[in-house]
Amino acid sequence: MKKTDKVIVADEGEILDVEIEEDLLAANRSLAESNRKLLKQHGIKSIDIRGSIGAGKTLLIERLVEKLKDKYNITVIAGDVTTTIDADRIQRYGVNTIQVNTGKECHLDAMLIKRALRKIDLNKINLLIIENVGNLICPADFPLGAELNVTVISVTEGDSMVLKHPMIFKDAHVIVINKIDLANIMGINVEKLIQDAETVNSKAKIVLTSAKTSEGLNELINALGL
Ligand SMILES: Nc1nc2c(ncn2[C@@H]2O[C@H](COP(=O)(O)OP(=O)(O)OP(=O)(O)O)[C@@H](O)[C@H]2O)c(=O)[nH]1
Ligand SMILES: [Mg+2]
Repeated sequence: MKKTDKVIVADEGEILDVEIEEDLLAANRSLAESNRKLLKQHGIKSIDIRGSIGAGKTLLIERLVEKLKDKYNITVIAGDVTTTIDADRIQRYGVNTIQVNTGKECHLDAMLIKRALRKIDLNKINLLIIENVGNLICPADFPLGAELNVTVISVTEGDSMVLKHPMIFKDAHVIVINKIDLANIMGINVEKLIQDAETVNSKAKIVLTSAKTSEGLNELINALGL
């Protein structure tokens, strides 16, 4: 295929004031570090689940808590721009949930997690699952202090998702390709998605799942060390 030769690349500072942005990111990193220490001190395993809108983050969390709620004392922090829809869905399984609404921001940040952690009795839980706001761009810049980063995409988003959004895959410990039950219907080359994920991040564990049928759920639990 002939490649497009007219490409405009935004210069740094053209979109945002660089100094302000760097201060903000540095402040977030420092808060994330203190969240990380706090969670570690309390022996709490923590997972930040990032991924595209509608990729199946909440349904995967529902499946995980259903399976793990007798083994772990779980709290789920659900991040969204508005509404408590995701927290309400997860709460039905009898686990403690906290909804964090970002207003208009496209990601959670370490300060919001710090505030949420104040609402949790950290001596009573041993697993914290965070669902980040659905998108593959903003959360990459804002670590929250979780022990494991998970990035979820689904086959319904097409087979270029990894290459188009490499940053959110680079720091992932586990990459989930979800809605595998729809791969044939969508005509998606799952092998290509796997190869792209391996190219962008050779260290991450890659798991294929269907949150709908629970296929791959045990593999995901293993990959997360749970
Ligand atoms: N067929 C199929 N549908 C799925 C699967 N996982 C999720 N879905 C459906 O996809 C839709 C979106 O799933 P959610 O779990 O809400 O996705 P999400 O990533 O949490 O979405 P946001 O929080 O809005 O970003 C729902 O209708 C789910 O039932 C899957 O593995 N297979
Ligand atoms: Mg969700």
